Amino acid sequence: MTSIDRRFFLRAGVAAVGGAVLSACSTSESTTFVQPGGAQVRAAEAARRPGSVREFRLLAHEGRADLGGPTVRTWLYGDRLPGQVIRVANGEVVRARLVNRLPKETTVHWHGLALRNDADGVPGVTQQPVPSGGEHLYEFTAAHPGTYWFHPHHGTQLDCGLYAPLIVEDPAEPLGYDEEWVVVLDDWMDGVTGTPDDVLAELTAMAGMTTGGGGHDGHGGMAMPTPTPTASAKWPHMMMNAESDLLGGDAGDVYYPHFLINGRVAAAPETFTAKPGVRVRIRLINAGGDTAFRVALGGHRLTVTHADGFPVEPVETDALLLGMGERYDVLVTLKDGAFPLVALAEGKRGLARALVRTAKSARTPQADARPDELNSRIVGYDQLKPAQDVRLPQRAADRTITLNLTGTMAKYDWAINGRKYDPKIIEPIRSGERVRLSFVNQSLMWHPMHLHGHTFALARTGLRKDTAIVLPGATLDVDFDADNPGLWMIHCHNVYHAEAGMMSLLGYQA
Ligand SMILES: [Cu+2]
Repeated sequence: MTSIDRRFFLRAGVAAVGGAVLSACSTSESTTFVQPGGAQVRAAEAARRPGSVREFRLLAHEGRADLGGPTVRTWLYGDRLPGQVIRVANGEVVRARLVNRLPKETTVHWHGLALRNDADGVPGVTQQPVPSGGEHLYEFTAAHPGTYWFHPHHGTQLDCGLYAPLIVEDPAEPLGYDEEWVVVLDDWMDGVTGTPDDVLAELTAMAGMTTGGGGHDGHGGMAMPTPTPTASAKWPHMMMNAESDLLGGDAGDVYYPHFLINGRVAAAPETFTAKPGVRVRIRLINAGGDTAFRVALGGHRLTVTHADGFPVEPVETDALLLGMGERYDVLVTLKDGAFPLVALAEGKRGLARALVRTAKSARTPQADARPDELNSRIVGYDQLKPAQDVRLPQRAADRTITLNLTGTMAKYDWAINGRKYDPKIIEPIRSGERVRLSFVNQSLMWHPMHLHGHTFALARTGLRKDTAIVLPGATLDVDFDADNPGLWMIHCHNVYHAEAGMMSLLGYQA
């Protein structure tokens, strides 16, 4: 079933665009890579000591979703938005049968998990895409407890309603809490202003009409029609003037008419009810396509306990910033009243919200209420330290791979090392190595960079993550131990940047 049952040949520096330093693929010898379904992958899976098997059925289909007022035609997992959470215990085996009733082929990617390579869901690399009307069985051991999620890894499908949480519970959970809520953030346009493919087509077409290498704002020669973030009649999907200090400038490319928490618009929010004094664990997931969210709970401070599923030394904050694909777990002890849980679309106009109610009689907060906490302390990567038991041991890198993040909004030529994604080009690593990835952002936009199959450590603090924001002009070094053989993607989790070409592959040498 795999197309990788053959030798891959590295191509030497094929392209260097705009003076970008090409350093990733500097060898030209031929290399043989571990196959996604090969013996080494099976051995790595056996070493996870697979526990009992849990069966799930995942029906991907076209359906209607009620966003709490607007009702849209979209693509969904099952009959709800987000899709039904998959919840297993650490060490259990997820056996999920994808039934594809979409009009197009698809795959499922299990975001953040160190899973067996052939279950990773990358079309043309770890599996063939599942055709319309087809089925595919994903089976993998959930090796680390934490907050994860799943979505298609095919075209722009992630920006429809195809996403759901995957929670891996720790049977020896060290945290004490009374309740647990999963809060999924999303930016929404599908079935309202167009489809994700319309958006990509517009961004690409617009690039064809502009010249030059991108202006200071990253929007190249485009006129700026208004000072507030908005779209225009001519380019209904393109976001103009989305600016954020936290994101180092340009906040996003895409205009969304709605922002959602758990599938609901702000005017019709989900309400979480509990008693005052109750301690809640909130699992935050950003499932957006092109929007970072700044999250706060009015009247409360949050204690951050996990980043991307992995524990941190607990630290208090008023708000958190989540790029696409990022997750945080927080603990909060609820006060008496009714409080807005707000996710501000960072740098864009609009917000998503839920309500937290511990008193029946308390007045409901205004729909557009923006709690002060949003503009107070916002803990970032530098204030987060990994819990002692998940800190990577000190070790020098055996190999450093430089990934220049390149491209401009004007040309919409997002790429890595100036080269558009090519599944035949694979950067070799070896089992057992400590690998450093050096993300050098040469562009004028931020990029949430995601590595499949591993949880890296930020070089500066050791914070364990699988998706990390790289600000414009900045370099972010991350380290990981090559302990999960296979072919793995590194890509920007902005779905439009990824589709434009900001993706590449790492491969374990056979
Ligand atoms: Cu990007």
